[in-house]
Formats: sequence, C-alpha cells, structure tokens
Amino acid sequence: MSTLDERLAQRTSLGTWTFDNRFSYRAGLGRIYGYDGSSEPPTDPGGATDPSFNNVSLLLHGDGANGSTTIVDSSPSPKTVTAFGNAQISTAQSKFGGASIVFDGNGDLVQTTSTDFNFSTDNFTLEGWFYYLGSSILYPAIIANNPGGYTTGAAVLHIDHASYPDKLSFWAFDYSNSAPIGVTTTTIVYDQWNHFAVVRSGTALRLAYNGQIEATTTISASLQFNFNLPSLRIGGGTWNGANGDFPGYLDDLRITKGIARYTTNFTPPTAPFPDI
Ligand SMILES: [Ca+2]
Repeated sequence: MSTLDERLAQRTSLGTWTFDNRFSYRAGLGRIYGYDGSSEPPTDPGGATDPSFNNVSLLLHGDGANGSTTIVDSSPSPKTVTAFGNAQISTAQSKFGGASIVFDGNGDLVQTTSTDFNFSTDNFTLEGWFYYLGSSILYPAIIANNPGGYTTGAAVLHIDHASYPDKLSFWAFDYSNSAPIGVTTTTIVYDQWNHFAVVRSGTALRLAYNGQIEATTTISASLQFNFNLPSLRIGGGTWNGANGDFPGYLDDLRITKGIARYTTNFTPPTAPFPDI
C-alpha cells in the first residue's frame, strides 16, 4: 500500500481511491473522507457530484499559477484549450480555486474545438461566472462560435452596450439576423462575480443572471446550435473583432450538452462545479 501522499501525487482528474479501507479520496472534490470500510462515506459531506458529468463538454476552473497560459479542461473528455493574446490565469480575482482567467479587453480570447460543442437541436447549458470590469466596448463576448461574421450558424452570449446597455444578450443568426433570442433585465454589476446561464430546454431558451431567469423565449424545435463553428471562443474575438473583446475575468465555465440544467430560478453554485 502506497502512502497517502504518494497516492495523491498520482491524482488524475477522475476517480475515487481508498486507503486501507479507512479513508477515501475523491479527485476533483479535493476531500478526504474517513469511514469504516464500507464502499461509501456514511454521509456525503460535499454532496458535490454531478449526475450529468458525462454530458459535460467543457469545464474550465481557471486555476493554476498566476500568469500561466495553460487552461485546463476538467471535462470527462478534456479538450485542448488555447489562450490567445494576453489571456492567462490570474490570481488577482477568483470565484473559486484561487484563480480565474483574465482577459484585458484587447485581443484576448480562449479557443477550443470539439464536436462536443455542436448541440444541433439538443438541449444544452452554458454557464459560469464573469467579473466584468466595465468598458465602452460594444459587444464583449463571453461565449461564442466564430463563423467569420454574423452569418449562418453564428451564435454568441455577450454583454451589450448598443441596444441593451449592460445586459446579457444571446444571439443566433438562424433565429434572427437583427434581434437577440433573449436579453436579461438586470443591469450587470461591474467589479464583482456574477453567474450566467443560457439553457435550451426543447423549444424554450432561457437566460439567467445570478440564478434568476430573466428571459424565456420560444424557439423552433428545429433551430440548431453549433458552437464548434469552426471553433468555440471564450472571452472575445468573434466576428465583432475588437468590439467583441471581453475585459475582465471568467471562472468556472461549464458547457453541458444534452442537458437543460435550469428551467426555474436557482441558487448559483456555492462551490466549484464537481469534476466527478
Ligand atoms: Ca477558478
């Protein structure tokens, strides 16, 4: 039997290990449970497992050393995530884990590709935390695809400073070339962590700000979303160019394919999204 330290050093992104039937360590939860040899702890101290974890397409905890450009995807099928510009890990702000991803609002973005981001007509949930510094940038993008223009297949969640000042708005060209699918109602508070969620549940598309569903729009059952067109972009640099650059921090971003996680108001997570 190896020592606890040795086993922890072998930690990977998934799994549960037991030690002499006296402790278990659940990776991702970062907790050690003591118990009497049964296969499960007597209680679930964290309660922090995700029954839909296998549907998670992307999970960015934004953790690491200050200045690192290594962006780790903790989803079950980890994607290669590339930082462009000055996008990097920052310990200056963090919702969870002591660090987040910082974007300076000038050409920064994070990009990845996978067919896991092509939802077609399935349900999906885009969610996470943003710390917006405020700016005069017209359309700071949080999550978008990148078809090269606002054209067939284009989709984006951004902060709007044109028609909907300091609101979240979600757009898809195939829904409309001139109107968002949804716009939140609460003015975004700068310089603090706010939770966002975009949820498709069949023909309902909902936007939530800090757990309050502020927009519900009926969409066609045949409306398709492909955030892998041809890549997924986070934090800016969509077809809007510099107008799409997000200035601030993003933390604990999660994309779930096939699952509508929120269909009513909810309490935003009080802990990092589980890795298991
Ligand atoms: Ca973090």
